[in-house]
Amino acid sequence: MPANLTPEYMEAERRFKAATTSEEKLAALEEMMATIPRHKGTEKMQADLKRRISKLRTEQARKPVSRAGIIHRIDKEGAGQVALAGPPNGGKSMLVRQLTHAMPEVADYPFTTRVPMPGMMKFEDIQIQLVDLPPVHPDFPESWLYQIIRNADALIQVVDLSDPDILEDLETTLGQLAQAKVHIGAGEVPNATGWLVKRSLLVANKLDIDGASEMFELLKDLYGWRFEMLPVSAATGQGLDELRLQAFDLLEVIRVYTKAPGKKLEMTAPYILERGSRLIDLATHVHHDFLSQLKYARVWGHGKFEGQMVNRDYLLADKDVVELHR
Ligand SMILES: Nc1nc2c(ncn2[C@@H]2O[C@H](COP(=O)(O)OP(=O)(O)OP(=O)(O)O)[C@@H](O)[C@H]2O)c(=O)[nH]1
Ligand SMILES: [Mg+2]
Repeated sequence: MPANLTPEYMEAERRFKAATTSEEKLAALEEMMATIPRHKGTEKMQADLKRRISKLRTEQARKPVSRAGIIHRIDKEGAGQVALAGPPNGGKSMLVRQLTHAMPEVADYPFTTRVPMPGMMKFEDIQIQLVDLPPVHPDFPESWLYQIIRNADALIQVVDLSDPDILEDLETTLGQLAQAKVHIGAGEVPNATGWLVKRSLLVANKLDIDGASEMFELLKDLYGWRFEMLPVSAATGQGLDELRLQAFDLLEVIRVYTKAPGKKLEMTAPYILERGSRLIDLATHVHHDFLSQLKYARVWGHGKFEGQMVNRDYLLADKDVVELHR
């Protein structure tokens, strides 16, 4: 019996043949199924279509939760961006909950976090952006995770002091980072193109659990040469003030305040500049006219004469107050 296929069916079949992704294939097959004439002559074709559709649907259901094609990225905000990276269940999300107003899900099973979540952490008079991330583990192979890590200004590597597999987990994290050509801590950086060295801090979490201090000592013996380390407890808050301070230190930035000549200083939001910035860097940041017009500045700050006159090459320090003169 002739199949008497309709133009709609033929069109869908053409799209199926041209399809390159499984989503496109599935959509075309469903269209073919919807437009195929239903009679005895097409029964075998209908059964064949059904089988192919069901096979593709099963394949798609097995894909990771974050569906193919979804890319996450986090725009930087505040004085700098610090990403939290580490094995599953280490307490990254709980740390972000404690240190910021963000509310990522915390649970006692691994792979709770599937998408990145930023939060702003207050440090003295500035805000530092923390980014909670899914675990760095071979079972979470999304490339956007490593893109975020590569793009961050610094990393906090979180490990779990109550985990008997802590050393293995740490090596797994380092292995995954190495695959993404990210090097952290001291030690030799592979001599190949594309490698990035990220400033980092190892935060050893769950200090409140029995045996954690001993585990921290062991960790220090083994990795102290390579990483700056800080023991904390997200649960009790122990060490978290020190964490804020060290996170600021990781960013390698300074805060500089400006005041108008003849006016009283009002401590407003500071300018954030890279460590090593000179007076002229600040001045051009404030207004590009200063590049040609800056004559000198007066500086108030720790270890300086109050109101000391400085020139454009003056090396700025954290918390300097500067009065620019043209
Ligand atoms: N005792 C104790 N438990 C903690 C501490 N920090 C986190 N936890 C617990 O550890 C478990 C995992 O915490 P999460 O914050 O979800 O861990 P995570 O690193 O974000 O895990 P993933 O999202 O799977 O990568 C939860 O049951 C937390 O309550 C801590 O300092 N002390
Ligand atoms: Mg998490």
